[in-house]
Amino acid sequence: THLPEAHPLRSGGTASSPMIRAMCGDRPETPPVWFMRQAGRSLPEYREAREGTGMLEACLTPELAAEITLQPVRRHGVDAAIFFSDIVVPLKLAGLDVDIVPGRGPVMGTAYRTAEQIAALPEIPDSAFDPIREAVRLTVEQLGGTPLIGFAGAPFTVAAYMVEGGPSRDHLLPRTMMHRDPEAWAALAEWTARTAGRFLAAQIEAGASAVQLFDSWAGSLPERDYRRHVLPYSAQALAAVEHYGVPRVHFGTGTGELLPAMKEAGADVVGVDYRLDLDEAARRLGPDTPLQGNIDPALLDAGWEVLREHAVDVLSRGRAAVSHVVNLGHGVPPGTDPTVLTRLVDLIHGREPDAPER
Ligand code: 1CP
Repeated sequence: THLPEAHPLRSGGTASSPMIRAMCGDRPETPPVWFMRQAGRSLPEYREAREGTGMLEACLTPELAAEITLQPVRRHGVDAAIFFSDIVVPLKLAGLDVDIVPGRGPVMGTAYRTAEQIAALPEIPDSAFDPIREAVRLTVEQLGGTPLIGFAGAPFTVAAYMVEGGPSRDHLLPRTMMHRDPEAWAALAEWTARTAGRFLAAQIEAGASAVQLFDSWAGSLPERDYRRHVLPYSAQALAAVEHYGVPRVHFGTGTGELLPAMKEAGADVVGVDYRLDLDEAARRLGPDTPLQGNIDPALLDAGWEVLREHAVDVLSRGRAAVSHVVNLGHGVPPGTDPTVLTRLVDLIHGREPDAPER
């Protein structure tokens, strides 16, 4: 292995945690669960910790990022922490003009639309990743045998923000660019792939026991464009960390038609959004692929009985795959009652009185 000797996966006991075992194709007695966006606005302790600090500033303040990462683990007893950061943090480290605007998301001072702009994108100096490494070190020190999941935005999703200049619904501009100016697109996708690979490597070397590549907006692409203009770059980002041997999760939304291609990109675990049942995902991917997902976030606020029945159904459909990492089918909505998330973890762990029999 290329992991440092003191890495939690080698000497810290995370290798035998239910989360890592499930990501590696095993079925531990208790199904492991974590929630995308488990850190964040659903937690009053998060809102308090963030008071007066901008989002990107919080991401680059190691003590604060570590504290926010740990909050949902303490509160909910989830089986993994997800590193508190954002997919645009590497753009900030590259010195680009980017901000995260409350209620809106990442906004760029300049949109990247020409070959000249893309050719001038800078290399990120290695030392720029130091606050990330420090935050990860502080986090894993306190997590003990609970694994930390690191992450990066996939080339298409990050490039979509760079080309649009901010959040968009249909991602038309990057989808047009890959056809109108395929060379400029390839250069941009290559830059974001290299950046994602380095962001993942920094988190792994500092102590992350698994990583997730978020291609949240890949579902806006037809499969032919995905395979030709996106997959090679996502594969590049995933290949950049293959030698560490940590499980790599690949997730996107609206990706029912893309799941086999997303696996081919080099994923060890495929994340499924809430639109596609897990047994159908297992059929499309073959039963040997570990799956992650896919409780519908909309049902978190639909009443406990409705949510419980849905969660039990998700667990049962997840049995079609070799192993199952329980998660939502996308992020926790900001208005979610956190006590519902805790109760859901208890249900999945078999601590609820009406937990399903295993
Ligand atoms: O002020 C705030 O609290 C801002 C809200 C917020 C938070 C808490 C943003 C802005 N990002 C984050 C943290 C974050 N982002 C995490 C770590 C926390 C956790 O998961 O517990 C992660 C993994 C992300 C990743 C991320 N950022 C994605 C991929 C995941 C997904 O939800 O699909 C995406 C698309 C982003 C961009 C982004 N950052 C923030 C927002 C509101 C958005 C989405 C904007 C849009 O709709 O385009």
